[in-house]
Amino acid sequence: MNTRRKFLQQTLLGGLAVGSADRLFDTLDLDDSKAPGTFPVVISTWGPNVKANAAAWKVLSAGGYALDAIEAGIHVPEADPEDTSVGYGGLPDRDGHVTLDACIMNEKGMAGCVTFLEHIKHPISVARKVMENTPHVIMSGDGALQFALSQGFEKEDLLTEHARKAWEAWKVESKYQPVINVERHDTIGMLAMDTQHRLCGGCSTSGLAFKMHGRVGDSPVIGAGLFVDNEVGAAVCTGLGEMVLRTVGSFLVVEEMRRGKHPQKAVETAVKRIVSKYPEQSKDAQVAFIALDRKGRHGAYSIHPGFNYVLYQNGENRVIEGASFLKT
Ligand code: SD4
Repeated sequence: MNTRRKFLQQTLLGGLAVGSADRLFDTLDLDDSKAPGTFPVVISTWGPNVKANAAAWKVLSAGGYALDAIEAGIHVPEADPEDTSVGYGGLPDRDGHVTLDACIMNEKGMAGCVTFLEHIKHPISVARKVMENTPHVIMSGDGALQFALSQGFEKEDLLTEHARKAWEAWKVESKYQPVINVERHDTIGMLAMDTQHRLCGGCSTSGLAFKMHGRVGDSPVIGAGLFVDNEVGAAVCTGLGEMVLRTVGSFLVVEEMRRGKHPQKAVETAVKRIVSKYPEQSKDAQVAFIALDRKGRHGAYSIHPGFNYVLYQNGENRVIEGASFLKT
């Protein structure tokens, strides 16, 4: 055994002995040669979420809580009628209902989720209330709506004229086919770490356009669409949820980081897992992960080219083209 590896193993055992997860992670990460990141930091799926990132940064740069930053950031696409994949303006299911999925997870490992929620513009905030004001993790459908109303949320019609027309047009053929990155704005997944080193994440979506009524994707499912472990890192994803649900993708990314991988290597492992399990489906469907570790380093990777993400770090909000498994 070479001296370096021996040293790593000894320090790893030392880390375990004192029971410090921080130290355990630092020790495992010694192999990494890339420069450490900085924080606060916020990262989101898809370029158009540059505005969401800016809203989150406002909270973070003022010394605020990462969870507040996540909520403020995700509110931006949720309220935007032009964003047809999130909140108000989201494309409906095949029966014309806008049904929303969202989840949120904090630095203490607490989580709240809503699935199949109708009529509430900001599902991310309802998810936060589930986490903070109930003993539960997931609330769904009409129960989630009743809960939201009891918490003071307003019931609204979320189907915009644009979305209704798109649904009418879809009904002519009534055929669902995943289309890869055509619009380049989609589900928002956001991860943030604040000045106090608290790592939080959230995800919000109207899911697949024209999905079956009642279909729930990966986005509100902890471990699939989002996972946060403050001692290690966090991951969130976008794309065809069924492939992520079957592979528990975001949890896999975080576990890879726990084993010492850089976030970039960790997201690559999750994408490769999906491609190797579902080679046929992967030809026509996109999945993309972003990850952030507790050092503020990030990674992003997708099956197909065309995925981009937004990173706000060191005072700069940048849209970055992600690398992909397939090159064309
Ligand atoms: C879903 N993962 O409902 C979501 C959709 C999505 O980019 O992320 N689209 O399957």
